Amino acid sequence: MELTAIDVYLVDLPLTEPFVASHGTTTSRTLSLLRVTTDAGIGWGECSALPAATYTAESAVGSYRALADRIGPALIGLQVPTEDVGPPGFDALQELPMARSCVEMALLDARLTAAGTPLAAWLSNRVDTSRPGTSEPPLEVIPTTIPAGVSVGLASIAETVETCAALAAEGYRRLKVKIQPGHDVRLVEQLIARLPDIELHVDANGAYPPGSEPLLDLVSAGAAVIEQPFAASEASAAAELIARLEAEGRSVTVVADEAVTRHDDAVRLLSARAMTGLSIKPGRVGGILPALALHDLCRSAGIAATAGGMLETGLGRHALVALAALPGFTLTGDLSPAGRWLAADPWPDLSLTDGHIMVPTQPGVCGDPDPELLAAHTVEHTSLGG
Ligand code: OSB
Ligand code: MG
Repeated sequence: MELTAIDVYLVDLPLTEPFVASHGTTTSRTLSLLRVTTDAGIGWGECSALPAATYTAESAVGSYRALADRIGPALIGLQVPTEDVGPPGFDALQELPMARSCVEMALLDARLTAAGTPLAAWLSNRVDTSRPGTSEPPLEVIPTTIPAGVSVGLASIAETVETCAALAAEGYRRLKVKIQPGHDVRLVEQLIARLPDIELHVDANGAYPPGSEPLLDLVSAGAAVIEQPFAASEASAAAELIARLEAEGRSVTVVADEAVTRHDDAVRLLSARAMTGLSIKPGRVGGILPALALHDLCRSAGIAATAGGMLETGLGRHALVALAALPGFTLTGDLSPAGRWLAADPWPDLSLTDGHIMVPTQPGVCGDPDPELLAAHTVEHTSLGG
């Protein structure tokens, strides 16, 4: 497959409401979209870096500049091997995992669209089968829908409880609420009192100092999952929390999110027993193939995996849900339609029925964007080659 032209779009999409987490507030979704033209056809990728470089080291505009000024020009004219998704020299993108994931998604989309293969089917045939006792799932066992989950930003306790009740009424059985010190135990108590049947995850985005006692009270109050309680660098604090929870016989999963941007991070945290679950976000970890490798790692280590969202467009959400259909995703992920966060989106959205989200079946990742909506929300556009 030869890459003949590249278009990079910086888009700005309105949010249905600001997204507030302890790492900052997102008021509109600026992100990059990449269109690759190859001799086999067109492919689209999304770079899910947030507007500010808070949650990860990459930002939306920084990624746009890297894609338009450095990465794009280097890709024109390259031959992409058919087996490996990345073109030669792709490892040069190691330090920009979010930009890398965008290029990888576009190339994969071009290849799978040309072959008529849906992403979920392609992925299910690449799951590591080396684990004794497992076998490749045949295509027909790819689920048509999977349980949906939804994330809820920081707001007052009363507002959060109302938002969660409305989402539970829409069918979501798994809710992930953002917490921070002082906004945690009472929130969980009130949520469980109002919605006793939900599976409640809490996500601190690293806001707690090592050794924080309220984290144990959260478990008593009914949280089933604690995501990234401590800063990414505080692996020993996470290991201590896990050891203490285990000693007390409490059943809760401590999920790493920000702490893993490379495969080696996950290997290190596993050997330090500093996570019992991993939030896998294709954008954060460098793409769909690195995400697949992490899925296989979690599965062979016997720890939980959950598919994490990044306020993506319908394109990124299609890729995320296709990934989340793999068997190692044992904890429900951030699997809501893009419309949960985006008030306008050039991409088709996924549908939610009875608390389940559809697994995409069209060839490639998501199809094509609506050209008028794309044009209406494009802030900057770079065309290369062609
Ligand atoms: O910490 O999981 C996070 C969104 C952007 C950046 C970080 C996080 C999130 C979410 C996911 O919580 C929300 C979603 O996409 O549904
Ligand atoms: Mg998180």
